[in-house]
Amino acid sequence: MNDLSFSPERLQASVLHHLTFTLGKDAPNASRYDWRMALSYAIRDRIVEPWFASTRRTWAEDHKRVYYLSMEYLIGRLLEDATINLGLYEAAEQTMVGFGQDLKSLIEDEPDAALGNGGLGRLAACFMESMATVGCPAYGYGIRYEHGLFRQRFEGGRQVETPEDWLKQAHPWEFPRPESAYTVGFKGQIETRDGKDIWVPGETVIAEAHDTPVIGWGGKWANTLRLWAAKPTTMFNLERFNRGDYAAAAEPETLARTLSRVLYPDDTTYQGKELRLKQEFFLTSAALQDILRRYLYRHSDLTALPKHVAIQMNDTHPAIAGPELIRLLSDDHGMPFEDALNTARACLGYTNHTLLPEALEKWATFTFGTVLPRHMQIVERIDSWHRRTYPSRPHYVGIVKHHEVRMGELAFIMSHKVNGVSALHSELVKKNLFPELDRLHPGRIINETNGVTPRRWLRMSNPGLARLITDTIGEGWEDDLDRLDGLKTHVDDASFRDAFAAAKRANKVEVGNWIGREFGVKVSPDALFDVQVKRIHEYKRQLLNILECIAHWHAIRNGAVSNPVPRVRIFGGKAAPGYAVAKEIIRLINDVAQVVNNDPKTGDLLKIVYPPNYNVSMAENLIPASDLSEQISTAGKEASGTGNMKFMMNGAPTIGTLDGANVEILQEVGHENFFLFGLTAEEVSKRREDPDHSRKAIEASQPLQDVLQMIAEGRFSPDEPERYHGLVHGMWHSDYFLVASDFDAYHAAQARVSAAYADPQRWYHMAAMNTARSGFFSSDRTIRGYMKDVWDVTPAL
Ligand code: 26V
Repeated sequence: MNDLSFSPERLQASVLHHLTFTLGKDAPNASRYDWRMALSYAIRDRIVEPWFASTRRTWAEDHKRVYYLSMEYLIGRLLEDATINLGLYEAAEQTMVGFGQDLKSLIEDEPDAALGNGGLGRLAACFMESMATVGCPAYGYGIRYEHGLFRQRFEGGRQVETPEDWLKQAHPWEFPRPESAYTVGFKGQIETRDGKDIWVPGETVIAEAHDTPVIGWGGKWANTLRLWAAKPTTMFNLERFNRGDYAAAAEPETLARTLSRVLYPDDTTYQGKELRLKQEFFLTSAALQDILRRYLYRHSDLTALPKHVAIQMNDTHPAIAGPELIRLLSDDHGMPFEDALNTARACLGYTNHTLLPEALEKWATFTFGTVLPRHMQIVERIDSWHRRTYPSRPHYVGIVKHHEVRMGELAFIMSHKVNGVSALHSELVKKNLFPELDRLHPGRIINETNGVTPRRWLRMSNPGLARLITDTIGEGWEDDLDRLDGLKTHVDDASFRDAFAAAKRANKVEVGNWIGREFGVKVSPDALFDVQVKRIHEYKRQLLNILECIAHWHAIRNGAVSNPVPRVRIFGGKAAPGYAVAKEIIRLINDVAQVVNNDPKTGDLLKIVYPPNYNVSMAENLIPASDLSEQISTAGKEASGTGNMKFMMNGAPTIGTLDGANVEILQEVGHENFFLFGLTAEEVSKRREDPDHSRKAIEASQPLQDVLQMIAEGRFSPDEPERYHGLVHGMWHSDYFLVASDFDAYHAAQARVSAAYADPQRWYHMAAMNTARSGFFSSDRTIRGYMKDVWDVTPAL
């Protein structure tokens, strides 16, 4: 067990040791980077012990293991997180002061590991931390992308992408495992030997493991995040090199490394790119080979695999796991096809994260069959087995249709459990996405509402509020978040509310100073901080937000708002590089900010800020400083949302629609602590049946008409008045995401927000109630749900 009484003296010695012998620096010449690395190695040393202990215990008990397969892990920084989970924060602070170093600046020196796009990747990171906290023996498998999600800059208000380079400096948290390497094949052909079909790949690469230990709260358990890096199978060609043909000599190397070079940055439109399919198979095949190797080390009966192994597919991206596991079991280990299918299915679970048709993976059979010829055969056998076994299956249902392999259907049929990520979403998965499969397999679709780790998203990112919570309800809430409910009795106490407000204000002062310093916009910490941070997407409706900003601005200017409440409207988020409409919305926000922020008539009453390059670390700063959480997606489109939960925990009431997990947030806090507006998912579907819905909605709303008129006249783009004509035209004539239909309701809800904020007693009552009622949204609760309902595994602690 970990020795949490680890003294500052010992930590000091350890830091100095690493500075000297790992980094080869002496203290007087050490840079901030050197100190950060030395401290990170010293902290990492403390993780290794519980990590070994956890591994030994899992082996000793032959405990069932969970394998989480995900193309994305949006991790962020690790130093502070690990230090806090180990209970070493104060010791680290003292130690570094002794070296003349400020712990906070060292923490901020670490680059974010941004191996993910957004919600799905951040969820995987929260799950890894929660599995370690609840003591669930687990491995996360992913790809060690050399370049994570691109960096975002604004040029003239427009998004410009530059490559991200997190591995430029050494990454202190990982252990390269060159001995854990597997060959992954692509292409080639099928040969028949002794009446058996055998795949002979035409290309191969090596997947090499890099392990990062993930430590849970209290340092009691640690799991492994195993990321695969691609390496060439054939070393570079010496003969060519000697002939002077250097580029050709390095060709095998270049080809292989391309596989783990870069994260696909488009999480909105599926594109059918061969490299993406190869990445998916690369991750999945390496993981499954690793899983089987570990299993066969102890066991020999592969039909008992499901007793010892649970494999979770994070969306369809690793859905090739079904056919690949069948191939490994039958082609390589001689199991009959149907037994292999049933064994695989008993191991596999599939989590769906989106209903958006354009984000559902479908591969052209030509691409699929070229890259994975043997898997194409296996997919067809799975499909015909399913058709035979369920003769009432309608003809239009199936895995292979219209020369495409549908990965959703494949994942569904190859899993024993399929889950959505919020109550509403799971119902829509049944009703709209897989209605026929749900009928054929009743009970297979279940719900596991998302959660977030309160260690990172409350304890670490909001130390002021965390302290107040501990002072109020005592210790132990970090891994037992339902205890926050104990705050409820204090919410009526004015002195508690004052303390709550003071904690919030301190965070706002910090963020306000940062905004002034970095972006030259002066904001008051007493203004209402109204925040929408997430990927930019039409369905998330940042457009609705900025249109309402304009309406609000217009109303203040015209004296139509009595006693306006000063507001800072903060946006953050990246658009997929190829998503033109999302990029236009970014530009509009920046253009509007330019005009509004320089309007002496409105002055401090309204500021619009859009800091570039929103990432996990920025979220950790912004969310604790937020007063209002914007969750305004078109109902039925946001599968869950997880940012919404982080805001709630940090005492920011939601203005939102009945979408995703907002529904459950509302249920927990009650209407009096939530600003609800907008059409329901059902009303949305109905409204769309009227082809004239947008025109009618605009004609019924004078404020919206005024806003669209101002944009069309070039009020926010005086140098190019017609810049947003396309966007305005789209609003009038298509408006698929019903911005116009929800505009008035949103505008009115914002007025209710202002009224509530104008009464601080009332406001902080609401804010504190949000924190008090957020216990349900701990990812520990989510993980326990998966353990019981999907993985059939118990904690090893
Ligand atoms: C799709 C694709 C399409 C192929 C290319 C790359 C790529 C990458 C990601 C995705 C799916 C993104 C789905 C996603 O992130 N869903 C979000 O999942 C969150 C966690 O469950 C949830 O809170 C959000 O509501 C949901 O949008």
